[in-house]
Amino acid sequence: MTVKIFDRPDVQSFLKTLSGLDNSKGNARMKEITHRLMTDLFRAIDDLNITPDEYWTGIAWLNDIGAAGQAGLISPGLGLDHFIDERLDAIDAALGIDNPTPRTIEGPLYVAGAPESVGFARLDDGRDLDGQTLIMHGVVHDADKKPLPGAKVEVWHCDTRGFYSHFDPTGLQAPFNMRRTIIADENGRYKFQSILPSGYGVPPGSPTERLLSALGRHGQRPAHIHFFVSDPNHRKLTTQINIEGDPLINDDFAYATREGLVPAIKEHNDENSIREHGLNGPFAEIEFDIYLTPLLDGVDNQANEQRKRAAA
Ligand code: MBD
Ligand code: FE
Repeated sequence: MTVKIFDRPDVQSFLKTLSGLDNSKGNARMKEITHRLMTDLFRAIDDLNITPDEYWTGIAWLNDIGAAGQAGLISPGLGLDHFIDERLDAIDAALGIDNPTPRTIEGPLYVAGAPESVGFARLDDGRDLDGQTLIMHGVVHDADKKPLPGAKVEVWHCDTRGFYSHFDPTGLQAPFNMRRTIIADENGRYKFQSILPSGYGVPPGSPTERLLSALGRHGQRPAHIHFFVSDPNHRKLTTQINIEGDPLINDDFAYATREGLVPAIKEHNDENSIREHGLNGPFAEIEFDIYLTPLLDGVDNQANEQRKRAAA
């Protein structure tokens, strides 16, 4: 039995009431957004004949997502984080702003407060013995494409099991393992030693994985390294690089891969390079320069206040 009640005047008036549009209290923007989302949801229930069983399955799933703390995980999985990036790109294009270093999504696993150093940091504690040594470095540039001493490079990545410190279900990593803040040196250079991370997979059996499976999708990401790059006179850049050669580079459940964010990896086996970097074995090298963009009328028009509050 199919019925359509969405267009009924009492349903339209009910949508206004439940969104608070017929009262003068509350927050106008919240009302506007709630009214639109509830309108779209009512319409979908009507058009798709969503059954009570399907509806309550969805509600139970939302409770599971919340209880697991995975709203920030299914969000990139459903492409919302990437869609928001595409919108920021389109806004920049309309304003004539070029982003020489593309932005890409933050993901849910940043932790504020990592140890800070100037020029160089070692990110890993040396206990992940499966990891291939990585040396990554580059120059941070200002809006005029000149080196930017003092720029802040926050970097974080997971270990060879795909686990991030602070979110490691095995509890084996110390706080801030593979998380550091590096202040670019007097030549705008940053450099770090770490290990090449593995890809990430959403927790097995989690509500995030259950939805992805129902969509015929997986919850895997290619190996990647996250960055925030900031400076008081520039817009904060949120980005990631992928580890070249990972088979999932174009099959990321979080849709974060972008052209310009897959730098070449150089393998070094020769004694001279090994000694030059103070290492004791072969290592991989990634060189990746970063370009920041100017403030707009003195402000970062993309500042994400909610994520700043959440991290504080
Ligand atoms: C990650 O490590 C990540 O970067 C994203 C976007 C989602 C889940 C895990
Ligand atoms: Fe990640």
